[in-house]
Amino acid sequence: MRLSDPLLRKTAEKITAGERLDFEDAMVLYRSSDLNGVGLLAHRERLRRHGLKAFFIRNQHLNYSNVCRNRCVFCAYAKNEGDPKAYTLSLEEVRDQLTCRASESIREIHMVGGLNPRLDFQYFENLLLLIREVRPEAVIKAFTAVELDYLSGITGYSIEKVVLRLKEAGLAMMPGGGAEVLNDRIHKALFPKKITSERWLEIIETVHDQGIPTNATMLYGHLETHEERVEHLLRLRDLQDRTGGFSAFIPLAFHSANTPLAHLPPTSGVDDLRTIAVSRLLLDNFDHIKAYWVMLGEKLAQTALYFGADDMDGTIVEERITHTAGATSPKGMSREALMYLIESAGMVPVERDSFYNPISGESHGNLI
Ligand code: V47
Ligand code: SF4
Repeated sequence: MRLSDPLLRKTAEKITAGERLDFEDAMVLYRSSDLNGVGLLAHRERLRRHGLKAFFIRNQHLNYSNVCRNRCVFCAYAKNEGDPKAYTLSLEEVRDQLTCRASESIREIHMVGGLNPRLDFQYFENLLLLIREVRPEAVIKAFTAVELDYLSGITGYSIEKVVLRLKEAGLAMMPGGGAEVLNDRIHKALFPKKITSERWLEIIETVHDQGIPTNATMLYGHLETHEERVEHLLRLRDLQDRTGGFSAFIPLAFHSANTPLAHLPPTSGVDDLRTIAVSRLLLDNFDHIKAYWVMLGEKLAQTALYFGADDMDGTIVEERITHTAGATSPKGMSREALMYLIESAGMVPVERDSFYNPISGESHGNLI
C-alpha cells in the first residue's frame, strides 16, 4: 500500500502484521496528513471483517420524556419540568406511537429518555411490558448506564437487581449513550451531574456480566482533545477485553444548536471520517463500527462505509435528540432509502436484527 505520509508507515506495518495499536499509533493516525491513507487502512480492516456488507436495521426510536435533572451542557433535548416544551409520554401515548407503525416489520425499539424525578420504577417496567405486548417480535434496546444508576438510586436496588427486573420485563440490549467522553476534565465541564466515567464503566461491566450486550458511543467535536478521544477508545477497548459485551461502537458528532455551546462550529467531514477510521483501527475487539446517518448526514455516512464503518443504523421513524440540536438530516428513513444509500455506495445491504443476525437469511456472503 502506497502511503504519502512516512510517519504513517510504522503504524501501517503494525496493522498489516495484526499487532494491536497503542496510544501513540492512534495519535499518528489522528495527526497524519494522509487522510486517504488512514481511510484505506481502516477500509482494508473493514473488508477483512465484513467484505462489502453494510448492515442496517428497521428500528423505531422512542423518547419517553425530555424532563431531565442532569441538564448536560451539550444537550438541547432536555428541559426543566414546567418548560412549555417539556413532555412525558403516558403509556397510552407510547402505545399510539408504536401502533401507528404497526404495518412495518420493525425489529428493534430503541428507547432512552431524561432523568425525570416524577417517573418511578414501575413506569420503566410498564414501558418495557407494553412494548413487549405491542411489538412482541422486536428486540427492546433501551436505557443507558445513566438511567440504571438513577433507577438504582430511587429504589435502593443494586445495579444487578435493576438489570434483572428490567430483563424480566423485556430488556434485551442497551444502546451506547451516556459515556460522552470518558474523561474527568470533560465530565466536569460539560456533564457534571451525570455519572462519572468510572461509574459508567462499572455499570456497563455489570450489565455485560448479566448477559445483556450494549453498544458504546463517543460524543466528539466539542471541548475534547484528540488525546482525550483516544483515551476514551482505549478505556472501552480495555473493558471489551474483560467482558466481550460490546456490540458496536458509534462516534456521535456533536451538534451545537440550542445549547450553550452554539458558538462551536459543526464537526468537519474530514474529522468525522478520520474518527470513524481511527475507531475501526484501534477498537480491534469490536465487531462493528456504525456510521450514524442522523448525525453524519446521509452522504457522509455513505462515504464512511469506505473509512471503516460497516453499519448504517436504521430507519428510526422519528429522531429527536440530534434534531433539537440542529441536525438537518431527515428524522427517519424508509428501508428502501437506506438500501439505496448502501447500494449506490457500491456496498451490499444486509438487513439485520439487533444482534447482527441477517433477517430472513439475507446474508449476501463475503464478496471480497
Ligand atoms: O448520550 C446528546 C448524544 C446520545 C447531543 O447504541 C448528542 O445504537 C450530538 O446514544 N449532539 C444518545 N449528540 C444517542 C445514542 C445513540 C444514538 C444512536 C444509536 C445508538 C446505539 C445510540 O446522544 C447521548 C449523547 O452522547 N447527544 N446531545 C448533541 N447536541
Ligand atoms: Fe439528560 Fe441525557 Fe440530556 Fe444529559 S444528555 S441532559 S442525561 S437527557
